[in-house]
This record gives sequence, structure tokens and C-alpha cells, in this order.
Amino acid sequence: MDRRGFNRQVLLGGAVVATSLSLGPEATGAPTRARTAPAGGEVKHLKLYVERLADGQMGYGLAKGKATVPGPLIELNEGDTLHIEVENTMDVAASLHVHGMDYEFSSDGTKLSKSHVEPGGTRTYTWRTHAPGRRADGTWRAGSAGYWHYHDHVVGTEHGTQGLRKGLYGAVIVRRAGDILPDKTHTIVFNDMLINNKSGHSGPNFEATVGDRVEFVMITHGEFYHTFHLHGHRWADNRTGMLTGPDDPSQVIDDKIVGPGDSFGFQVIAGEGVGAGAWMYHCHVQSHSDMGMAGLFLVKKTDGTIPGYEPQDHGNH
Ligand SMILES: [Cu+2]
Repeated sequence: MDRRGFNRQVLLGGAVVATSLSLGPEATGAPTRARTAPAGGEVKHLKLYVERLADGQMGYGLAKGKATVPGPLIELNEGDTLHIEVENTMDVAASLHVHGMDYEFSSDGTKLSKSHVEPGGTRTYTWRTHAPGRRADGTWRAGSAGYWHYHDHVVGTEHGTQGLRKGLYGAVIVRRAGDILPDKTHTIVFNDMLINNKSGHSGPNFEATVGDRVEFVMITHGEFYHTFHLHGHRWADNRTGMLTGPDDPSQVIDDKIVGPGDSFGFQVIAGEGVGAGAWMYHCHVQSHSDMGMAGLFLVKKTDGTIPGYEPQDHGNH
């Protein structure tokens, strides 16, 4: 190890962080390269249940009685087709509307297109995705890859305003062949003044160990504009949230303005350059964070501890 590598290790104070920066992976036994997404082209099937939850909220779930807010993360690779059979177990009509995918009008998930699901009914929605490429006229067509989201478009109003308010939303990630795969993905939804429909000052919190590659999908719904801020970590303001190389001009940020219907995502190496910590994430509109729009990214040392953090001092769980 040269002197610079040694100094970096001392400054960072954590072996996992230091070795990932200053030593080759061969020296640590770590995987040689990050795992990457394969090319798409598969036809996939999924069953989703729309349910009323015990606390009056509503959720999508992969099994009966297992609905969650947010709903399950749906991951695709460019070129994949997904058929989703949605069963509506509620006593009101509901739907599944998605952003970013290719779908026919009959899969729009609106009453306008008569593609909602009546109470007790079932309907299959089909989403297609595609890789980028050149059109016949020579112009460039964007691929489907991105951090997207799905939600109800029917409950309460023809825009699903009550469905959204009560929790009928979730994340969709479409990856391009070669995109870096994370160890873990978390969905954070600013919905009105709540995060993932939890009451203020109650998280949600997310756990990781220093060195984990953690992905966040951040979605906004409701009435307000917010700013999403994460302590101790940064990301690139582009499709993947990561720089592609030394010449990538994307701005590196740690705070982003978001508004209703928005979604974006990024990956961080937990604690990279900063170590373990109860790293806050929160809306940076001060009155919003004061009202409880905050949670913790709990990055632990490999022994499971977070020096300097005492959970009982915080209202988060
Ligand atoms: Cu806010």
C-alpha cells in the first residue's frame, strides 16, 4: 500500500471503506466487479392484490393479506414484457396505472379507458419495455430504463386521488443491460406530508452495513413540492444516479426538488468516506422536516453497531 492509500484508510477509519477505495478487490477477496443487469426480452407474470388495510389505508400486495405501503417493488430489464393480473379485493373500484412503460390504452388503468378493476374483479395489465435505438427517420428513441412508479387512478376521483392518499402506489425499476445491480433497494415516497404513509416523526428507517450498495427509489405524490435530502451521501442527477466515468458531466447532488408524480433513483455505497452513522434523510423544506418528514439511513459497522447513535433519543422506529 502506498502512502496515499494508508492515509486514506486512516482518515476514513473503516477497513471496509478503505479497502474498497485504496486496495484492489483482489486483495480483499471481494467480487472483482459489481453485478450488472442482463439484457431483457423475457415475458414475466405477476399477480397483484389490491386490499384495504386494517388501519383504513389501501395497498398493493403479492399475496392475499400481504399488501404493503408502498406496494411491492417491480423490477424489469429493457425488452421485458410484464403481464400483471390485478385482483381487487376491496368494495370500491381500483386500478393499476404506470409511468414510463409501453402499454396499450386498455392497460392505462383509468375509468376513461374502462381499464379499472371492479370490486371483487380481476384484470390483466400488460406493460412492455424497450431498449434505446434509432428510429427509421434517423432520430434517437429513448429506452425504457429508469426509476418509475405505479399507482391507482380510480379510487375517490377519476385521478385516483383517494387511492394515492391511502397508499396505492409503488416503485418500478427498468434496468438497461449492464446497469449496476444493488445489494438492496428501498422505496421512499413523499405523499403529502407523510413518508410511505407513516405518521410524522416515525421514519421509515432503512438499515445497511458499511460498504453495501444501497439503491433508493424516491417518489412524490400529493399536494406539495418537497426537497429530498440525504446526509453523508451524494448521487449523480442522471438516469442511474451514478456517474459513468471521469467525463460524465452530470451534476453530483445530495438534495433534489421533487413534485407530485415525480420519481428518481440512485445508488450509494453505504457509509462511503464517512463510515457508520444514523444518517438522516428528510424533506429540506424546513416546516416539512419540522413536522416530521424525516427518517434514518442506519448504516452499521460490520459488528452491527453505530457509534454515537442511541435509538432511544429519537422518535424513529
Ligand atoms: Cu416537504
